[in-house]
Amino acid sequence: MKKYCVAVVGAMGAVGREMLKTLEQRGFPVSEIRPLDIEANAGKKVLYEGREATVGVAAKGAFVDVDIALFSAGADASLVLAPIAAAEGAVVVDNSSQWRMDPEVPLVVPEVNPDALDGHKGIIANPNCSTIQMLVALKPIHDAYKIKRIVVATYQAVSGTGAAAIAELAAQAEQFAKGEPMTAKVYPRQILFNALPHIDVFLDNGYTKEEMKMVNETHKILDPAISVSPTAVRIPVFRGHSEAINIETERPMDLADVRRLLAAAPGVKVVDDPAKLAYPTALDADGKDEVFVGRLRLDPTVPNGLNMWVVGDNLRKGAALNAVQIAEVLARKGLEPKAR
Ligand code: 12T
Repeated sequence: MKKYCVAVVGAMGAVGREMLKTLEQRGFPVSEIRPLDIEANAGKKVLYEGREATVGVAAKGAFVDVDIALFSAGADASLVLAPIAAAEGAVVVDNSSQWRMDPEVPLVVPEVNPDALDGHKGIIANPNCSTIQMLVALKPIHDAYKIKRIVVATYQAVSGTGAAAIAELAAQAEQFAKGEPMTAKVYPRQILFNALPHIDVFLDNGYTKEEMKMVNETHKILDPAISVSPTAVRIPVFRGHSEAINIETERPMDLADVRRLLAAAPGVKVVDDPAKLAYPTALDADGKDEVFVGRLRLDPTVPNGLNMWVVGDNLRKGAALNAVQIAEVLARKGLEPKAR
């Protein structure tokens, strides 16, 4: 089997670490692993397949001989470094928001639109965490019943922001336990015991950038004809995004059929037995690969409506796993590095 030289950019971050773990757990055929990060983290060690790998600096020259570069270093770093990596011959799978809406860049969820990878030009974008789990759950319903409108509220974990936000929630919990005043730096308000209707920055239209990612990315990945009405909320959970989703479809839905479609869909697990208190929660999804769906019920207040609750591990399917699955599809299709 062909093996690949794989770089992980942002290797010391919350998603970068999960990328290394996911590559290893899934047995991706790696000949050389190249953890890269900012200068301040250079020389640190990460463990990969039982061996220490030294963190290098993500910069010009670092991508020579790299086949696949998994990026999770933020939009600013990606703007500069992804074209450099592609020019040096790597195929970039970028987890930031930087390239997602570029018409030249495929935006891919392997269960939803794998063929969008064909003809890529060296940079491929990994969608937003909230969009990925929503579309994995909605794709089988859209195929059968044609979704016209989505109203979604998210309940998002702090790990989406990164390692500093995880530390901030933990610190506030300790400060509470000790009766000390709480400090907030990463978020504009206390996140412990709170819910903030604010993820990423506010835009001129009154929506946040996170909300507009769900609109625009759904159009690019699934169908531009679907109306998407989002509210994105941060809650004091470490890991796992939850979503309350209401959809309206063209054709009338049969609830038993919807359950069958979801049960058969790749990457989906239905957990929905209210009599046994069976419904998915963020803690259940922690560390899991599947997107979990529960609380399925028809919405009688509109002609063809359905309500559902969708939970996924934002660091896993929402980020690292989706990126590694894209690399797996590329490897299956026969990876074509462009610039060599
Ligand atoms: N600011 O992938 O803070 O564009 O949770 C994902 C998550 C951006 C993204 C977050 C963010 C993204 C967050």
